[in-house]
Amino acid sequence: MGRRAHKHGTGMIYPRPIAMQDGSRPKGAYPLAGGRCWFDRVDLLERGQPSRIVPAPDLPADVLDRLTAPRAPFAGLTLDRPRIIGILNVTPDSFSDGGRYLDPQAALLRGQALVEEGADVLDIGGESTRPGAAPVHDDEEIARTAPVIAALRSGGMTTAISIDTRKAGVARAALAAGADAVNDVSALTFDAALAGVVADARVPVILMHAQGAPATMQDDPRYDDVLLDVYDALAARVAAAEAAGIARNRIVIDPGIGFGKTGAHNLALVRGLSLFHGLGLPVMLGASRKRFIGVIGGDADARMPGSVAVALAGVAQGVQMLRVHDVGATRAALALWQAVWGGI
Ligand code: HH2
Repeated sequence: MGRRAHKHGTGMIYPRPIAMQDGSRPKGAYPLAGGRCWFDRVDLLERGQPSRIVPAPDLPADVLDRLTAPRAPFAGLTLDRPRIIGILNVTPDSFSDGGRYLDPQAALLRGQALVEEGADVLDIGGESTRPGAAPVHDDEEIARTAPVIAALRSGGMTTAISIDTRKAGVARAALAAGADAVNDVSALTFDAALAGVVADARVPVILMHAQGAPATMQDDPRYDDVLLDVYDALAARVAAAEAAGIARNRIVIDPGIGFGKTGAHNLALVRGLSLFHGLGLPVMLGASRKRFIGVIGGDADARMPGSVAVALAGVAQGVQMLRVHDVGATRAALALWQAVWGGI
């Protein structure tokens, strides 16, 4: 029995739990990742084959264990309900908020505002990874992020902070300034030293899937089967992180919406998100204000409502972490979701 899925016939089978939140829950239904969603059926996916739905109890015990077990807390936060990760880009060129918080004082105020709006975690970044963004030297990235983290901490903020970086030096400086976790869009492939920094500091790490380097990743990205390819790639990065000494219970996975993906790829990943629970780890979704939301939503400039809709599609599939720009709107949407469905 593989860790990633299980075998059936000739091909690898990938079990995707069909996530439900309906109040009428059959006896014997399983909790999804220890959260409020449940499942009693599973869609078995196989490359090149039609999928087939089977009752959940048909799955091997180890597969069921990974799908149902509660996830380890993230920087002290329980993950039995969706958590909001507020984005703070201290950059001149991020695709959505670039230039607005480059000034340290503006960044500090924005960080405090995001927490007041209900962010459970602040994700602070000093390098844009949008297609075509200019590379940033380590010293510059540190100068943008570490002082803001230090200022938030000296102002008394206790909210968890992740540093959004691909670089060991930037992560080290951020952790020294008071950050609690590392968020790497390259899943520890960009800087060979970053895994060691994370392992030594014993902090959580978010491993995000990307295909290709930021500069060229949107030039005709292709997959055999985007959902299964991203799943396999994340499984491999999780194994590499463990081999580098990072404890499995400190790893979060993220399919990397928009990173080497077309709009159709993004939709396939959002639609199939619950598959990723099969790795037995918390799942982060970062779709906020990304291009496909403007395209499908019909207004390239007003992407908040569409972002909230996609965040809720993630919540409906048991995603534990939502990386968003619009914290207040997402918080309000979650409150309504909870009022309707209860518990979540
Ligand atoms: N998306 C962006 C940056 N970091 N990290 C994770 N884990 N998941 C994501 O989806 C993700 C991420 C891109 O968004 P943003 O930070 O708004 O833009 P930019 O890279 O231009 O700063």
